[in-house]
Amino acid sequence: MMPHAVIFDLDGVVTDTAHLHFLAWQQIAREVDIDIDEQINEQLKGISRMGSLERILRCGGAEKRFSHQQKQALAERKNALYVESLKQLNSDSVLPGIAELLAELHQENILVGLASVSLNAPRILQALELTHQFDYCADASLIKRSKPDPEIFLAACAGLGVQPENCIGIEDAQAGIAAINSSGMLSVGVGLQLQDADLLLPSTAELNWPLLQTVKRI
Ligand code: B16
Ligand code: MG
Repeated sequence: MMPHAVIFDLDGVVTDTAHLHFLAWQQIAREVDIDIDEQINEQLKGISRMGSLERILRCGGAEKRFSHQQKQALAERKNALYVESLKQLNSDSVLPGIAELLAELHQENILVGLASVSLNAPRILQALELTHQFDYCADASLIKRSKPDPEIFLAACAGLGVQPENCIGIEDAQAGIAAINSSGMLSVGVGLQLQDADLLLPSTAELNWPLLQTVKRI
């Protein structure tokens, strides 16, 4: 199958903001006496802001300790810390191989989409100087269910005007691979610990258009 579109996850595929999310969550967690490590952070990839907070509180046995309003305030403070840390991003923060792949896709007239559940995605693409490279970015604020639900990938396909069966999705999170697979798209996983991807690569540096054209459903 000649893919009509390639749809990218943002955090962990286009740039590495996972660590910045972690540092912001760690500070908030510490303030409410919860210790989180990088292993917990793995489980937060592709999960919405509020969903991430709920998981962190559950980890610390504190899911009942806060009212909805207090949780809202914690999530807002985490976001303020995270947004502040995004100031360090620039065009050098794009992960290896991504700029080259985007150029190849444009050369071949393949549509390019973004499926990130981050409400900060537009700001991040702008900092990376990549906004113009995406034909359509799904609007995370309209998404009701975060990954592993396929909603964000289906929204990206609809926005690009392509059928999921003719698209490839690229993800670094297990929840993201599950979302791509249940959308009907072909899945490419970045990170050898992932399961169920149609193609698994050690890093973004190995991504290229000739290789993507060989992806088949497992
Ligand atoms: P925000 P992705 C996701 O981005 C992150 O992986 C996840 O850790 C984060 O909680 C989520 O965005 C929401 O982000 O707080 O900025 O709205 O992987 O879907 O690109
Ligand atoms: Mg990701």
